Parts: sequence; structure tokens; C-alpha cells
Amino acid sequence: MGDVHITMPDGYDVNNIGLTSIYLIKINNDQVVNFSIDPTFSDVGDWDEDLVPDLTVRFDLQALIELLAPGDKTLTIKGNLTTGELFLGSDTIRVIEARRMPFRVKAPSKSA
Ligand SMILES: [Ca+2]
Repeated sequence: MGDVHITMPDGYDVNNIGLTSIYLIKINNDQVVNFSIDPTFSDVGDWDEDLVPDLTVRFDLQALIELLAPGDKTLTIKGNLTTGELFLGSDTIRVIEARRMPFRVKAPSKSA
């Protein structure tokens, strides 16, 4: 699965993330256009068991694979909170094969 785990900084609630606002926007320095999450799946839990709630969303794995050659790739996503703030987050994954896809987005920078 092309799962992404999103953790927000203190004071922000993952439940306030607008699911339809989440897009993959960059792979390394290459812009990705119009790559949204699977709208039928989302889950608030604690995937990494650090006691901080995280939101898991899912990208279409097959579509993602087509964008990812093997190697170290930094994926950047953006989204909005329902309260209006924009968030950005990124993480670097090592693309070895398609199944090693879960990546984690932590402590996104925020701007008004
Ligand atoms: Ca967590």
C-alpha cells in the first residue's frame, strides 16, 4: 500500500486535516501534479506507537510506482487543516521495490 502517516505538531489535531486537500506535490525536486490520496481510505490511530495520534492516508500504489525509480526519494505532501492552515511535510524513502512504501510525515512546517 502507498500509505502515508501524518503527524501534526503540538497544538494541531490530525482530525482537522481536510482529506480532499492532501496531495503529493514533489518527489525529490520534481513537481508532481494533481496526485491526490485515495478518498475512500483514511484512519486516525497511532501507527508508530509514539502516543501521538497520526492520520494514515493512502495513495494509489500503482500510480505511485510509475513515478518512483529505485533510489532515495524525498516525497513531499501538502494539505490543509479545516481551520485553514496549510501544512507541508516530507520524508525520504529508499525505493527498493514496490512493497516498501509506507512513509511518514512528521512535524510539518506550517504557514498561514
Ligand atoms: Ca503516532
